[in-house]
Amino acid sequence: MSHILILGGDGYLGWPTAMYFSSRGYQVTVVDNYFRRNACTELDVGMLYPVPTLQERAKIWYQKTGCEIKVVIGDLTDPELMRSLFDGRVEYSWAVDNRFVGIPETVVHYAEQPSAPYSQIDYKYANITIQNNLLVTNNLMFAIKDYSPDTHIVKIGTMGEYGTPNIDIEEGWLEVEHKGRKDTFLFPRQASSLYHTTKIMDTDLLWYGVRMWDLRVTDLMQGPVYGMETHESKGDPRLMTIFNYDEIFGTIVNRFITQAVAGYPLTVYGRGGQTRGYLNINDTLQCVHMSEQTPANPKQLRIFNQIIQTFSVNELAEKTKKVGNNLGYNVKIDYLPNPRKEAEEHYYNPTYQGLLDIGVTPHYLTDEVMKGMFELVEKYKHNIRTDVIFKGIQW
Ligand code: USQ
Repeated sequence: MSHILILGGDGYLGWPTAMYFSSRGYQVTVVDNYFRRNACTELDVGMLYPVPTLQERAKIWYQKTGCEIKVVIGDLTDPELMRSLFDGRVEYSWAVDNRFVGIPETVVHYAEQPSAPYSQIDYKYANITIQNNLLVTNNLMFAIKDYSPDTHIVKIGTMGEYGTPNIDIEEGWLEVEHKGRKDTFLFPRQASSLYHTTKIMDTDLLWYGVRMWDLRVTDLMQGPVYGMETHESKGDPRLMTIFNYDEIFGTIVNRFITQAVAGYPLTVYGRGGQTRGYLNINDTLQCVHMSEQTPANPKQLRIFNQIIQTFSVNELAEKTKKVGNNLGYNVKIDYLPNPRKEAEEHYYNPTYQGLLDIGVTPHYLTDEVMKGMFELVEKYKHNIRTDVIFKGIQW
């Protein structure tokens, strides 16, 4: 049985990924320090529905499926915790069998502060973001180098590393011809938040590890994700992933649908021409799975652009309005002065063929898919707090 270690296993993507691999026969270990939950409590931004603790979710999963997901609660910025996951000193917070399962063949690295607005609140939150994201990545890199250089690291990067350049965005690399000579370099990167800047630094750290110590790394440059239900959580709300709709941790599609259900005008920032690549949460799982199935080679930093479709903010607002109005909601759109510093009209033409080539079958953001999300959010309408939707964190 292949062993997969998921860092950040309590998060929006981490828990669905854990169930996905567990249901396919993998031995799964998840690690989390409840950063996201604690930050939501500290900043007083409610989630759409309460979610059981990670230990409780693993227990529910075991009762339903007979499959064990081992849980470690701890802070991965502590190098000793990270190293214990590879040398067997690990202590599980919940497991059916407390014995060490051995070194993982694959590590999925989600253990990061994932919000651009959070990183921009002030210097303190910027520090937390930089410290957390870089130390976890560095601790992982050294643990792999010291104990298990053959383990494949699948790291979630972000399309935001590239920014919005006025040229086509390639999948990670660019061949440059300069004064008659050619070489290939990481595609130029220019982030527009401190969070996105830490993701650039993560890539640089791992690229260093690949060059120096022959590590094998896949970097998934992901766009904003939407959705709440995956195949494994269907029919049991206790297994649904955490769902944020607030300004800090909510991503735009999830936010717009929640705003529409609550009768809150959709918050288009600026002129709404900002274009990004989006993907369904089910496709994140597929992309990680396909990457695991066809690992990067030793000495390879393999980069995929992990998006399925591009939309401008205006297109998303119009789509939400159309689907919402058809369902009987009265959806209004508001244009707010943009609290972020970003181009509101720009060229955007990313390549995203690599994941399709290794077998990902895309899910598109159809009206039907949006309707399904409206129906789920409607069930929790009574929990929606309109005071957390927009506070206007300025860049
Ligand atoms: N936006 C609005 N109104 C809103 C919220 C967002 O107009 O109420 C706009 C933003 O200005 C931005 C776009 O929608 O232009 C996307 O914003 P977002 O909050 O959905 O996503 P972002 O801050 O870019 O970050 C999210 C995830 C992050 C991931 C990133 C991928 O939180 O972890 O790295 O998407 S990407 O955007 O491709 O860099």
